Amino acid sequence: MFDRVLIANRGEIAVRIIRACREMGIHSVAVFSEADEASLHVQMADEAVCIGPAPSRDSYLKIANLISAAEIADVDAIHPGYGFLSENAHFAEICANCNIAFIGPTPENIRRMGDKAVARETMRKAGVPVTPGSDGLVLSKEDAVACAKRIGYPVLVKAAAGGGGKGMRIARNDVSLVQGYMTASAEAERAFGNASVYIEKYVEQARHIEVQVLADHHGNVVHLGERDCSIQRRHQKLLEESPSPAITPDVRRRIGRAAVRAAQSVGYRGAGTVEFLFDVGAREYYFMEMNTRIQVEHPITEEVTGVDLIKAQLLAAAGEKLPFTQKEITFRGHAIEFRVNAENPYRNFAPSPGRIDLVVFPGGRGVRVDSHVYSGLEISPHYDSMIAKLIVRGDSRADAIRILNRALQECAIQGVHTTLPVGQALVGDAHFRRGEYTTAFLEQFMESSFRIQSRGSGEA
Ligand code: MV4
Repeated sequence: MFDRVLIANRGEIAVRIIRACREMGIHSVAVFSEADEASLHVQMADEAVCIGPAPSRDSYLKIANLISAAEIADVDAIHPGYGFLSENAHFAEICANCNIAFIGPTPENIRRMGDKAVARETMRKAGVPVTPGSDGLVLSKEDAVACAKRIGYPVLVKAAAGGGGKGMRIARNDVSLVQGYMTASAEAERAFGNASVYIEKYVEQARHIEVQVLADHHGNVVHLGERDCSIQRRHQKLLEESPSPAITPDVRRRIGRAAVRAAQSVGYRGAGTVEFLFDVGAREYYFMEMNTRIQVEHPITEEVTGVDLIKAQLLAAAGEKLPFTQKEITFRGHAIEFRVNAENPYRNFAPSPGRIDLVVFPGGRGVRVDSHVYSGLEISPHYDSMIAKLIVRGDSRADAIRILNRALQECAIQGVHTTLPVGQALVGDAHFRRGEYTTAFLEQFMESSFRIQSRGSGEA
């Protein structure tokens, strides 16, 4: 096992990784920007190195600074967390060239999944269901129209270098398709320096269901069940739960096997997540993309399986065999994660940076809080607005909702606006309580129920 690990990240995920290192007897090295000197991850690590000024591109994204810090601290491995350089194949390669283990998949794994058109083609060949669509890239307007004629409208134009919803256009007829093809392509060129796009049949009523997988360096792959991440707004997730209330045991078995097949087909290593779109009407699932990193919402999988995913990542990266088989992975109860962001939900979720005057986190039965904040900490406008994850686990979904309701009530944050009021409204919503929601739900909920509920409450 590694003796010393550098955590190339900040915030709650840096804290989460430091905690795993401490439990495993690994010396942790934090890195921080000038804006993060007071952050909890700096205080919790065994050692900390400043890597530059506040803007991410000058610090957390600056490969030369991270590698210098790794050399100075003489680490054996780097954990990239999520975001920043976590899905950067070039960074993974540089780590390998410097004889530092990258705690994540191979550069080849990252590259193959980073190109969404290549990933789709790879999955189709591996027998993983994909939505009807183009065979590879769409190279012209005429090509796009011919493809739509074959699969039928509505269709979605997607950027090959995209993911997470960037560079997507819905088209319902030839005219809007030609327009969408041009704008998606131009947007992709500007955002990613790659104008390549492809086409998929657009699934209107869908849930976002993703499967956690884990692979060692010896060809063993397992899945750890699914997470339902449909409660999101503009591709920003707000609440996730496991298991999904939308699928039957039969679909659960099949989607789990499809995710394992997806990972096996590319010789995947480490922790990864296979994202599916679940067509609510047809009850069919389709591969969307694979995330080659640990995800924000990994704790709900940990809560229902009892598996420490960060520890598993470290063991896999060190070449250890998976300590369990698929049959030995069992699922217990129901877990929900709610993201507490420093944002103003009464002002369209505008970031609300500033000093946290007071924070009191919930506790008690079934409650876990993953966070890097404390009373008096200044939330910088330079980074992601997530300040805490409230994670609950109950014996059943109803039990988990009751615990979440209590935890949200106990949680007190003063000094910045937060998403907490949205959580409180959500746990009381009849559709949410019945588990009936698609990816369109939160947007509608904010415009109707949340707005009506908060009218006259004096909030602004
Ligand atoms: C889709 C889709 C409907 N049909 N693909 C959005 C982000 C990226 N991961 C894929 N996305 C979608 N792909 C087809 N063929 C709808 C979405 C989508 C979505 C997916 C998951 C969660 C939230 C979403 C919100 C809007 C659109």
